[in-house]
Amino acid sequence: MKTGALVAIIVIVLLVIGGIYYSSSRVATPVSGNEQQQEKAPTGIDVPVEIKDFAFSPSELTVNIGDRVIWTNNDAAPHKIVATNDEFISENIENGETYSFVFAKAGTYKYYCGLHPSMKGTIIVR
Ligand SMILES: [Cu+2]
Repeated sequence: MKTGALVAIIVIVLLVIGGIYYSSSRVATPVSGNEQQQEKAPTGIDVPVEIKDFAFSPSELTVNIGDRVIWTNNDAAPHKIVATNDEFISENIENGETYSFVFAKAGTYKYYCGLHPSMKGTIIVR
C-alpha cells in the first residue's frame, strides 16, 4: 500500500529527527531553571455560574483556557445547558445540582437552556 509505506517513512524520519534532537540536547549548554517556566500551564480554576430566577448569572463570563465552568441550579425548576455549537450539553440539572465543563480551546461559546430557550449565556475562553 502506498499510503502505508508513506506513513512508515514519515514515522522513521520523525524518529531519526527525534533521536538527533535528543542527543544534541544532551550536550547542549546547561538550561537555567527559569527557562523551563516559559510555557504557561493552563490555570485550570473552577469558575461558577449560578442559575437563578430563570437566568444565568453572570450571563457572560470570560475564562482562561483550561478553566472549568460549574453551573449550579438554584431554581426549583430543572434547567439544561446546551451549547449552540454542540460542544457541550448537560442532562437536566435539578435544584441544587451542578453541571461542569472544562474549556480546552479558546473561543466564544454561546449556550441556552434546553428547557427554557429564552435563557441564554456566553462563555468567552481566551
Ligand atoms: Cu431552564
